[in-house]
Amino acid sequence: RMSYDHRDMQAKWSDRWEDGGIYAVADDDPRPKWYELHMYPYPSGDLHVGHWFAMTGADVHARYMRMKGYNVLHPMGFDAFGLNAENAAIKNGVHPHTWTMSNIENMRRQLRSMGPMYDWEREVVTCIPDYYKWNQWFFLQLYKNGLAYRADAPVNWCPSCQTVLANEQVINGFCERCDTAVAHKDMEQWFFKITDYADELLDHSKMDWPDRINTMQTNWIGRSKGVEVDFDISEYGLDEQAIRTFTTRIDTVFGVTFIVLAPEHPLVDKLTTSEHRDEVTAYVEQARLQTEIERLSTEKEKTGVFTGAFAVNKLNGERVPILVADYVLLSYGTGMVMGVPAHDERDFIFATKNGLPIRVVIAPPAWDGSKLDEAYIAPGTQVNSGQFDGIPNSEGLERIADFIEANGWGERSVNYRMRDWLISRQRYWGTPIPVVYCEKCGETPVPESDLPVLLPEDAEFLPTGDSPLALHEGFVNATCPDCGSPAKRETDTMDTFVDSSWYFLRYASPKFEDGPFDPNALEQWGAVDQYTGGVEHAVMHLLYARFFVKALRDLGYVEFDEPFVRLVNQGTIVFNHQKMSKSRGNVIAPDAYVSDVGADVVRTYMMFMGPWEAGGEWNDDGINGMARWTNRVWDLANRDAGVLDESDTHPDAVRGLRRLMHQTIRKVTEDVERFKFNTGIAAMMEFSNVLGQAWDSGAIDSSAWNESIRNLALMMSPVTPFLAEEIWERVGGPFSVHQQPWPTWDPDLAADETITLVVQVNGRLRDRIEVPADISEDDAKTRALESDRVAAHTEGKQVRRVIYVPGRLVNVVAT
Ligand code: ANZ
Ligand code: ZN
Repeated sequence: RMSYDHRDMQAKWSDRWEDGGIYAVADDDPRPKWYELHMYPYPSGDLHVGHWFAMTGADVHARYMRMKGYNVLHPMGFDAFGLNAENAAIKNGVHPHTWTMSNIENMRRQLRSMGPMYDWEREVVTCIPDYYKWNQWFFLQLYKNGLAYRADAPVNWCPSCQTVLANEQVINGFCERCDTAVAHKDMEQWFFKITDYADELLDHSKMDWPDRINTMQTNWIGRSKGVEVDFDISEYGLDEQAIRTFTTRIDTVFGVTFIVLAPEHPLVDKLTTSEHRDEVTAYVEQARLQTEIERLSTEKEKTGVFTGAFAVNKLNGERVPILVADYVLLSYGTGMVMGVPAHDERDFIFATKNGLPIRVVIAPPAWDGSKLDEAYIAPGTQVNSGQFDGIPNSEGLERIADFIEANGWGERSVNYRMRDWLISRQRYWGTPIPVVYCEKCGETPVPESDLPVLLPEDAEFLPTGDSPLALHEGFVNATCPDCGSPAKRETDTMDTFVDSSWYFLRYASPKFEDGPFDPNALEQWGAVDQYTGGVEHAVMHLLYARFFVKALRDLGYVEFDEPFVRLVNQGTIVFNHQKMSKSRGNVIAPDAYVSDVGADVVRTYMMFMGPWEAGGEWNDDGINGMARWTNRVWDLANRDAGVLDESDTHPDAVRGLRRLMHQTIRKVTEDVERFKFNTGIAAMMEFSNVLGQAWDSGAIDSSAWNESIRNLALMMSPVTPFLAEEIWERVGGPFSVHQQPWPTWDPDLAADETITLVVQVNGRLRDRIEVPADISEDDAKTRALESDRVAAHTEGKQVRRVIYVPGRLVNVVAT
């Protein structure tokens, strides 16, 4: 058996591909465009096996699209700003720039060894001024249009990373990066107004995305329709005449037995009576220390305290107590809630614990007036609801809302769970926010002509908690661009998700200097046709990028509505049934395998491991099995077809082989299109086995052999780019296999051969059935018995025997 030397092969073809420029992508290519993108990696230092797995799948699909006749843009770059670089700088004294660039260098080398079709001329690295200048430019465009603003805001603060975190970066109350408990703090922060696009972001109809991602985004945006309704507090003589609550269940308004304010609500202080002040103050203090997630947790005990004040329900004139409880959040709705314990689970627990009355206003079917054991949240009939008694609560929802609006006691409203995007980070290694604070003019944007605001290189990285920028005199002190007075520069940098919100637009013209992208190039490439990446980006990157594109569209810079037309998420690779992680010490470094068995085998192995969207489990036996297969193919491809018989000597055998070849092409095509690489590879394996058997039995002619080998090389080329190229060269194909059209199949030739079986009942012809030519005896009998006409003649009888005459007939004996 022949085996090949993958090192020679890889070296040879890497050079020839580069010399031949086969992966260079031209904007003005006449073929239709296809933009295939995989999420760019963070340059942490090493590509781990998850990267290899994900990027290989994207590369296979991109290569396939190219063979299908598209001008394919499949670029790669690096998401190069971020905290890790800075933490490494504090720890090891290496400048973040040095750390990042040397990591990129290593990862670029790893990526190249994998054999992907990236056009490196289009690489994007976000930490270079040529890139981040445009982050600043976008900031200014958003600012000018009211989509970027500064506000004092309670923020999630990680005491260990010493920075603000977006809500999305807080996982169950802990910092996503370092697992430290997140605290709360009020600070002046910059925001992007993503909430302006909340409704449009709910619309996923223009894209082909996995349902679960759409659902995650929908839940994250959290649109709720309800009513804001007032409860009267005029008896206290405050400026505020009413407490305004937001409810999605206005049908339950007659069941309100208390009102709850968020602990931070300004009215708490005004309403609390002196008798209750100490208790309320202590309660508010402890609530401030908790995170939103803790406060909303369903497991958490429902605590709260009475303020001593009351509010009047305008619908029934009842006076109900006003409490403070931490399960009500200041930032949602109006920060005040009407408590309806009979019909809300949280309120039920809260009322039971605090001895507050529970009044049923939506009667369950056949309710006998008895007490509830738990909140009743299903539909029912309005009771104890004055003039609305007796109607279904679905109708109550509308009629009570109408009544409230007619009386001027409130109005219908829509609430969103999503907040504006907080982009300020108190860190060095990011894009400086282009604003100065002038002694005279206040907040002043840096003019476009002064961009970029460069990150100073000579920063000091001390674990003080202050950003190195805030400590850098030369950076901080500026002059006002409007009036020339002394000014202080903004020292916050942008969230790195700003970089990734438009990087896909930069690949169209990565070296363009007069704007973030060349409008002509962008017109050619447009939106990403196929995007791939991890599901963990569902509510951050994928939502932010959509917002960016919509905002840019409205500002006249792009012409499409959505950045990513089709999205597929890869699965994860596990090792010994566990997710790989450095702390478990079970991280697979693919480099060693690439040097051992070659990139082709590693690629094939990963793509064969399981459905790409599900992932799989890494094991060494599997990889060796894959090496045996590629070597077997190599062995087949090296046989001298000249020793085989000439054409038309084995028509039946060749017809069968050709059928399998067309079926294999069909299967591989369909599977690659759906990212089901594993079953496509299995089909190629089977085809190569049958080909080997045909050789052994001598039942094949030379032209069928050559045709089979050529098609196998073409089909394998997206997965095994090096081996396929070498085989293609050996069989006399023109350079390069990667520039050949994808093989096509003929539906007639791919169709299973069928025969017609005659079906008899007790010797009389009753039916004819079409079955595969190679049907087994059992299957033939089963198919015959399934026939309706046979059933009609055996009804009421018992089938005694079924006789099969191969290829001819089935006789059913029934008495
Ligand atoms: C009375 C009521 C009765 C409610 C009932 C529900 C059931 P979604 O669907 O998430 O929008 N709520 C309103 N503002 C709140 C806040 N700031 N913090 C905590 N909870 C708040 O939830 C809306 C419901 O959540 C509102 O409807 C309100 O409780 C509560 F049988 O009002 B409901
Ligand atoms: Zn000024």
